[in-house]
Amino acid sequence: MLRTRSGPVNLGRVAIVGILNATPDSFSDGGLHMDPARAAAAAVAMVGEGAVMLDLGAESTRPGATPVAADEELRRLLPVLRAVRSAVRVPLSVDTTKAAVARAALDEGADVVNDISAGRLDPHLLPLCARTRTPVVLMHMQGTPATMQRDPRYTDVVAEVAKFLTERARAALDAGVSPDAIVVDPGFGFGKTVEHNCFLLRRLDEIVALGYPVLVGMSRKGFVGKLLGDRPTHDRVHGTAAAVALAVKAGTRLVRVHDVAAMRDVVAVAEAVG
Ligand code: HH2
Repeated sequence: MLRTRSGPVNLGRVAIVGILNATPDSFSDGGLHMDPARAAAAAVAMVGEGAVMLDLGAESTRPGATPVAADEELRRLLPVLRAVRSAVRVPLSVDTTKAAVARAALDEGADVVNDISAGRLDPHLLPLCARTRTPVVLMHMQGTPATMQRDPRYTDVVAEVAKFLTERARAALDAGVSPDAIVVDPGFGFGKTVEHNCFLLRRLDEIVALGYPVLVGMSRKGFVGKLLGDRPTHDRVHGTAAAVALAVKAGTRLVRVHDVAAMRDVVAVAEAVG
């Protein structure tokens, strides 16, 4: 169970987390949800399709993306967050690396912080989560979005990601975050080749064995497209489905996805069989 201000997320079942990006440049839904009314409508639709949490981001982290300043991130995020908050009751996570953005989002009704830097980019972020009893997603990334896909290298990607997540969970605990408010994420596509992503998915049980609920974000990502012979973003749904089914089999507790209705069915079947 992940306790949030908007109610618990039951992790006894695999939780579907719908993606809503208030960005002009996200790799898959860029530009679609910057308008608050459209974002709210998309949020209502995703909840109707089975999302039990929504993840709102206002800074693209696709490979090569340029970082945005906190005031620009807030300018994009807050109107969308307010509209979504008044449209749906499910917990909302905010996808940010900045404590100032997280703080403003929490004030406007966000419930969870999703930090792709796992608290490394802003030293105030984990203490903020601790102080406000906010659950936090800690994600692995090698490098930064601007540079991460240039030449990612590991000796043993799974062991290195596991070690990193253990260290960042320790940093969160040291900052005062409660152990049951920590979620870990191996960071598919963040400083990883296709092969690295495949190793991580094949041995995801080793990340699950760390003892924290695992969230995976593989939806329509580049490695899925490459495995399908350079398929464009909108045509990666079935490839994503295969990856999600394997992640569910390995024991992942949350899946962050664009195609909520399709992945709800994939999760239902994978869970029932598993
Ligand atoms: N992936 C993206 C963004 N945030 N957060 C977590 N915890 N895990 C992920 O795998 C993850 C994430 C990238 O995907 P998306 O939001 O669809 O695109 P963009 O970064 O271009 O906005």
